[in-house]
Amino acid sequence: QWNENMWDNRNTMVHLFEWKWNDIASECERFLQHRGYGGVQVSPVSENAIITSGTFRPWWERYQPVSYLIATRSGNEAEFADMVRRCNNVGVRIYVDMVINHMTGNIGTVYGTGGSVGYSDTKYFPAVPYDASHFNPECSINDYTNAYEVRNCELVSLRDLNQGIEHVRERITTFMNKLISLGVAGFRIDAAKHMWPGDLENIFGRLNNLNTGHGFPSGARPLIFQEVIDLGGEGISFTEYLHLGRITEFRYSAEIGRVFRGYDQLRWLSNWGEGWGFMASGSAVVFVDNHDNQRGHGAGGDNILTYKNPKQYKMASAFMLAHPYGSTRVMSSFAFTDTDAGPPQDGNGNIISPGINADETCTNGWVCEHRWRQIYNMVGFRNAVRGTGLNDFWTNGAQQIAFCRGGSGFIAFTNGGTIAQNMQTCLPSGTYCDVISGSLINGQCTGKTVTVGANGIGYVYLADNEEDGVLAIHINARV
Ligand code: AAO
Repeated sequence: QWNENMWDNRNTMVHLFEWKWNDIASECERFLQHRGYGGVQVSPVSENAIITSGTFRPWWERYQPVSYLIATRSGNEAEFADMVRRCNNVGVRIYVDMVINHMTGNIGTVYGTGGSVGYSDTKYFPAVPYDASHFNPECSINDYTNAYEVRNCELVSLRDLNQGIEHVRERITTFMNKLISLGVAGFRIDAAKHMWPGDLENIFGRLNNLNTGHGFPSGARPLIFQEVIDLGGEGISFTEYLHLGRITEFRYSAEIGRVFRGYDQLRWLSNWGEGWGFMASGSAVVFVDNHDNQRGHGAGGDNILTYKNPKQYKMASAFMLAHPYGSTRVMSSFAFTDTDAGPPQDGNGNIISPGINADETCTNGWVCEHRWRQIYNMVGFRNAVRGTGLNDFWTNGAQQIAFCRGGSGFIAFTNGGTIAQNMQTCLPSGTYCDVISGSLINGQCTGKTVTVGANGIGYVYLADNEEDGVLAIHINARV
């Protein structure tokens, strides 16, 4: 439940937020496999309430299930199954966002994306089926220091399932086992903090091993990563969920934003990880931003970095991907100003596919951070340095740092001032392509190069005003 179940030479997932299954299948084949991505977190697959807010359908309707049919704006069951198979065939794993804490909000009669009807006022969802007896009594969550309230009351009025009831456990595990049989590699557990650890333990214990027909070794357990927001000071601690799987480390997201926005000095990153009070590396799923906190939902506040601050965002992403701590997740967004606005959609609310430009970036309102050169090349860096630790940490004592990953990779950052000096890169002698300012294409580097001598020393130049405040070289990008 801690293993990502990725191919051995890959280790980063990308959240393709609100993408359609057919588009994800194509993306696995045409892009993700070639750039070394190991997996995709997909938006919830279960049928959700169709919600119209003004002129559009918000992204968050996906977090209001009506049934466990695989039928959403992203596609139907056949399309989902086809995506999983095609992605697995090219070594890209699929992780499903599971909304099992609740059904819809208290919004009257609801019509689902798969044609089902639900009656949220009486808590009757015939397509599962659930009736009022399967839910906790009505009360709202106001006090996050009260663990009982957080777990037994309604999160923003969402009808709160009682996972202590056998029928509820059976419905949820049957659905999750169906997804396992279709070849998924694991699950994000939405709102895990709002469920009792003992109930989750029962549910996870009933999950089947992964499907060997999709290339998983026999006995492999699904990756479980639980959305538990714990910035301290509340009634529920992440430690209550450690024995159940990995956990989203929200302090990581909040702190990395604070540092790269310049509110702290890079030199303090020398003991990043557990040294900053984060959970053990093997328990953590880490990210610069997620689909909530990039738009002010969830936790993290104003310090969260997003695609809207591209230079600092790319620096923070490069640091995350270069640093050994945690299991890394890259966010891939659609552009927004209204924080409720859903993905690019036509007048009927159908999602519009991303188009792909000649330079590999996206069109049609999709940001596709995972296709930014600086980010996908750092996914390659992380793959190249796998199995190494962090060594030879250097700092100028302020806003400049550099470090090595064993003898396989070297990276330097400046958040103030120019770096122009010889540095220990720990790499074998040779000329290396800086995978931030360019790429190695057919043996040619399109960006800066660094020449490393026999003693591992290379001259590093990184100007204060460069497009990106990072320089990164690794063993697989030798010119
Ligand atoms: C929508 C409407 C609502 C309506 C509802 C039902 O917006 O007005 O009542 O429908 O009709 C998403 C959207 C919601 C949306 C929902 C359903 O974000 O706006 O509601 O779909 O469509 C809490 C939960 C956490 C949750 C997060 C958003 O603990 O699990 O809120 N995230 C997940 C998903 C998310 C989804 C849901 C859950 C529901 O990722 O997309 O909601 O399926 C504290 C607590 C946190 C808590 C936050 C926010 O955080 O610790 O646990 O997150 O408050 O309430 C500082 C503190 C930090 C604190 C934060 C905010 O940073 O340090 O601890 O401030 O106060």
